[in-house]
Parts: sequence; C-alpha cells; structure tokens
Amino acid sequence: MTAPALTWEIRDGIAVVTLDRPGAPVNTISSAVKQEFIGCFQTLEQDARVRAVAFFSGKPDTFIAGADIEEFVRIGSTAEAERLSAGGQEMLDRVARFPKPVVVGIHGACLGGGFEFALACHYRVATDHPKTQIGLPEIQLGILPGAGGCQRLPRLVGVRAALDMILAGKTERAAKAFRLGMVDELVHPALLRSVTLAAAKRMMDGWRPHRPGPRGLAGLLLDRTPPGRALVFRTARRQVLRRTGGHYPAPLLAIEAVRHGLSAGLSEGLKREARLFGQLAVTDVSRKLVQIFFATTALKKDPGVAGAPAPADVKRLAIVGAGFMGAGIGGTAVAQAGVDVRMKDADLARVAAGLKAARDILDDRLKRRRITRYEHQRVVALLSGADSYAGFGRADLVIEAVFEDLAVKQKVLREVEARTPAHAIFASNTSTIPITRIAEAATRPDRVIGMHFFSPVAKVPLLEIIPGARTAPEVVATAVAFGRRMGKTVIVVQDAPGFWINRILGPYVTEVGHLLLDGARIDEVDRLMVDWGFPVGPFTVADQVGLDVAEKVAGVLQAAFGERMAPAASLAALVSAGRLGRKAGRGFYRYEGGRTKGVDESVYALLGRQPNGGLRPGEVVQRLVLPMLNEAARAVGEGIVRTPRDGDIGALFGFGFPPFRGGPLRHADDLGAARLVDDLQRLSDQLGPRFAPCDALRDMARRDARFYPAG
Ligand code: 3H9
Repeated sequence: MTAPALTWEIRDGIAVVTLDRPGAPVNTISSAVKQEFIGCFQTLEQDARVRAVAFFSGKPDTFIAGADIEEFVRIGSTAEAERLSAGGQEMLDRVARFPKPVVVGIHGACLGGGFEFALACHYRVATDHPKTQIGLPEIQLGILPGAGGCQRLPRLVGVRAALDMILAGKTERAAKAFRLGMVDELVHPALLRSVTLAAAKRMMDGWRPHRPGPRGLAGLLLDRTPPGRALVFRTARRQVLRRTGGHYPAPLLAIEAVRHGLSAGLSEGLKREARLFGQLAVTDVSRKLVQIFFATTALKKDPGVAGAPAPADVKRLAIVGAGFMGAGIGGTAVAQAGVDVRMKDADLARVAAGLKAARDILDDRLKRRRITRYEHQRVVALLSGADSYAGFGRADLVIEAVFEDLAVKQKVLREVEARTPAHAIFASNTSTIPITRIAEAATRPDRVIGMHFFSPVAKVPLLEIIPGARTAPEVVATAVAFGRRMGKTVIVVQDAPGFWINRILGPYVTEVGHLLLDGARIDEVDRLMVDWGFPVGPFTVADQVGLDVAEKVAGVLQAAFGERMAPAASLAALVSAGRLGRKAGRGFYRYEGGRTKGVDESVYALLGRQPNGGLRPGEVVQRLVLPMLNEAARAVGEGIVRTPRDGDIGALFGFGFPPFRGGPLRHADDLGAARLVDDLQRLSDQLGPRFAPCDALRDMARRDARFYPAG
C-alpha cells in the first residue's frame, strides 16, 4: 500500500484537505489520485460534521501541475483518451455540484487539470507570489483542456479572455489571473491558509461571491450575445490559422469545444470536449510536443558534464564589449539572474549606449508587466559600466562580446586575467572561433569556456556552452547553471567550427544563394519555408543575422568543411554592395523605420538573375531541409552534441525548427535514413556533391537505425 496523496482533518465544520503526492516532485492528477479524489469527496459529503471544504497543496512550490502527462502519453487509442477526459470531467463535476462549499487556496503552479479542478471549486484564493502561475498550457502539448476547462473558464471570465488563455496555452501570474477574474482573492503567502479558511467559513454561513463577469459595452456585445461570440470565434480561428499555418490541430478544436459548449450547454460541451481531447491525444503532433516537454524538463536538470562538481555561485558578472550582444547579455542577466553586472567598452559613449540598451530590456519587461516598478528599480541599479576594467576585481564570471577576431579576443582575455581573481571564469561569446584557440593565450586555460548567445539575447531562448580542450568540469557546470539562471535552455556542444547551431544552419543558408542563382523568388522561398513550419524564411533570417555576419560564418564553415558549405557568389555580391541586411536598411528586403518594405527587387539585377518560376515548391523545400538534416546527422556522428535530444532542442529553441516536427533528428527519423539517403543522392546527382549523403546517414540506412528508439 502506498501512502495516500489526499489527507484531511475536520476543524470547526471545515474539512481541510491537503494534496501531497508522496515522493513526487510536483502534484499531478493520475488515475490513482483521481480515485482518491472521488473517495475523499464521497466521504466528506456523507460526513455530517463537514459543512465546507478548504483545499490546499502540501508541496512547497506547486499547487497542481495538471493531469499526469506520463499517463496520457501511454494512451493508444482515441476512445481510451476520450474516456480519460470524460473520467476527469466526471470527477470535477462532482466537485462543482458538491452540496457544501469547496474553497481552494492556491500557491505555486496551478496548471492544466490543476486549474480545471480549481475552476470546479466554488471559491479561489491565490497567493501573489511569483511562483503562483495559473493557466491552461494544454495547447502546448498538442491537446486541449479536457477536464471541463473549455467550458468553465469562458463561463467565468468571458469568451474572449478564455480563448486568449486557452489558445496560446498561456500561464499568468496570480495578479493578472485576479484581474481577469480567474481567482477571487489575492493574498500574501503567509495569509493563504487563514484567508481561505475564512472564505470557507463565510460560505458555510451562507455567503456567496458575486462575480459580475466581463464589463463594458465590448464585454456585453462580444462575450454575451450570440452574434458577438460568433464574431469572436471567427476572428480567433483566423488568427490561429495565421499563427500556426494549420500545422497544429489543437487550437482549432479547442475553439470548437468552447463554441459548442456555449451554444449547446455545459453537458453537451463537456461531451464534445472529451471527444476532441480523444482525437488530439493520439496525434503525432501531440506526441512530438510531449516529447519536447520531457526533453526540456530533463535538460533543465542536466549539469552539462558527467560527474560534475556543484556549480559555483556567480554573484557578479562582468562584460567586455557593450555592443548589441554585450548589452543583451547584461540586460538579460540582471533581469533574470539578478546579478550585479559591470560592462566595459573602449569609451564612455559606447558604455552609455550599452547601458541604455540593457536598460531597454528592463523597461520592456516593466511595460509588459512582467516585473513590478519596485523590481524594475532594483534591477536597474544592478547595472553599471566604465571604460576601464574597474570593478572586474570582484567578478566571478566575465563574458566577452567584442569584435569577432582571434587576436582581439586573446588580448581581452589577457587583460581580463590580469584584473580578475583566480577563480573567475572567462567566457567568450564567439560564434566562429574555437575556444581552445582563444584559451591558448590564457594563463588559466581551465577557466576559459564558450557561452554562445543568440541575437537578440533577450528573446532567443537558447545558449550553447562550449568547453575548450582544457576547461575544468566545474567551469562547465557553473556556466551551464548560470545560463539557466539567465532563463536559457542550455546545451553543451563540442568545440568545433560552427558548434551545433551555425553548423547545421550552414548548408541551409548556403543553399539560399544557390536557389537565387537558379531563379527562385526571395519572398516565394520565404513563404514556402514558413508554410513548412519555420517562424520566418531563410532570406529573412539572413537579413536579421546580417549578410556580413552570415558571410563570415560561411567562410569559417567553408574553411573547415570545404565545398558543401561554400557560400554562393550571391552573398558576397550583396555584401560588397553594402546590403548588410536589416541593420543597414537593405538586404534581400528593404527596411524603413524597422519595418519590412517588401523584397528589394534590385537584388535580382545585382545578381544578374531574374526569377524564372522554374523551381517547383517541393524541390525548394527539399533543397533547403535535406542538407540541414544531412549536416545534423554528420555532426551527431562526430559527437558535436551529446545526445540527439540536445540537438533537437537546440534547433527548436535556437532558430525555431518547427516544433510539430520534433526537431531535425526526429524529423530525419520520421523520414527514415534510407529515404533520406536516396533523396540526397538524387539531389547530389542533379545539382552537385554538396548534397551527397554523409557516411553517418548511409551507415544508419544500412543498419535501418534511428536517432531515437522507435515507438
Ligand atoms: C492536462 O492537465 C490535461 C487536462 O486538461 C485534461 C486531462 C483529462 N505530468 O519542470 P520541472 C514532472 S495536461 C507529469 O523540472 P519546475 C517533470 O517531468 C498537463 N509529470 O519543475 C519533472 O519530473 P522529473 C498540463 C510532470 O519547478 C518534475 O515534475 N500541465 C508534470 O521547473 C519537476 O518538473 C502542464 O503542461 C505533469 N503534468 O516546473 C504543466 N508536470 O523530476 C507541465 C511536471 O522526474 N509542468 N512534471 O524529471 C510544468 O510546466 C512544470 O513542470 C512546472 C514545474 C511549472 C509545474
């Protein structure tokens, strides 16, 4: 017999119930827990001493993280998934119809099925602690809220606010949840228990909350009238299709579940919700998104190096180079990790510009209400700068983000070593130079490492950590842990040209130039890749990165890997004509005031090739995607990433590889090594050896092998 998850005691007519799954890191609702819920509420219903129920979590930082995802990934059929959803609904229906008031005190993550439970309760009190996050993230797992969430949330907060939450799979801090009406009271954590018990007592004595619902004319027209709602649903469907390109079925079916429930009534709505949940839970898209959830969760705990010692605490960060990257790193570090940041550049004007750019990140968070005015003031005060190394004497970690040149970086390294304590780590934000080469100038090479951030730092969630040949394991663990404190998803990669991300992007970007020379249209190629699932197309990416930067990276990759990475002549022609991309106002596209103004048609004349409409869409997609998969297979074979998991998560978080495809390596598995080899060979025969399938793939095809175990 395992210990029960639910326990209760009765005090002054109130049953105080605590959920604490023994041995589990967070509370989740599994079938066993569901049975306990049913038993518990049955007992409390029959117990005449109980006149109200107050419900809490026994976990310090989570309320309930939702249904047990491990359990529903094992589901094999639509019918089984539908039953699971209907079972959850039935349990929560009992809570909703419980004849005595049920009041819930929420502290920590209250997500998915956990929030659906709270919605079924009669009164919700939440703490105003940052750990209290409330929402319905199911869409991010490719499913929909299937325990009544699609029915109860719109009835509580109105259809617009509910769709906004459900369709984005959003979680909100408690303060916003309170503003929206998702919770009834907001309290300091120290008061949660007493305020919840007081609410239970009031309700026991007959008091009932009054919830006015959405206010104002828009609320009245759009949330309450059938024509208004019809408009809301039409708009939502259009927005979803625009955002997802139709690749993700869950949001569209969630709209249908909400719509049907509001027009046909709660019980019909629940039935439709369960049926649609059943359909979604067994889709390939959902499987892929759940795999990503587990992969990122596992990565969060990975110290980055086998048998790593505990990471050292980084209290003070120093940054050399206050340009776009340095400022991005500084701003993100103070905002996320709350460390002291000291920035240095050659002159005070640059330092001031860097501090301003770092501060912009904090201002943006304040504007979006991600931090309070008080937190904003506190973190702004953590930023400082100078045109000298003053203040570096107390740094635990120094990140350099200076000009991409070996001699410059080595000079900075020597200067930093002379001014920092022996324990300080020197991290280079290089994207092309081997860390081991930079460390050749070091007196403490064991404390030199690569931390490759992506631009813009505040937005791109990935960080590559690159140990050099002599980097100490403790330094790796510290860089990984600090990267995570900065809110990054961290992968540890080998010190080889292009590391992982630029390496697999290399052939993709290279092929763009060849496509142009073969008569492709810039916007057409971008549209095709967006349709395939990328957030933006390759020409837009190149413009964002900067054509000069892309050319430099391509040069490094070509030097290392030869012709398959040789940039097509087109890139050089554009760079020498001053078309450096977005930052210069012109690249493949034209830009004005930061906005895209369409393709710069004169690019075609500059290259001497006009679009000829001769390329088939399927061919364009294959020419861009297959070499990326080929390069990924080759790099995995060389051990550039430690596991296929790291490789896929890197591509998803680094440049937006379509999540519903799971990542380049999962996608390669889906296509199968044999088919990939055949397709690459055909392209190689037609267009040249840059497409030749790599040995690693050929070998996999021969052995019928995969990157991930089947099933
Ligand atoms: C749902 O509710 C469907 C319903 O609508 C309808 C059903 C009929 N299940 O992330 P952490 C594990 S779908 C199973 O490192 P943190 C996690 O794998 C669900 N396991 O902690 C890890 O395990 P391990 C909707 C779960 O503090 C451990 O807990 N809910 C679940 O950084 C610690 O996790 C979600 O999508 C789960 N639901 O973050 C929420 N949740 O230690 C998913 C966590 O063995 N969860 N685990 O590796 C989260 O977002 C974060 O885990 C949370 C905590 C914010 C809760």
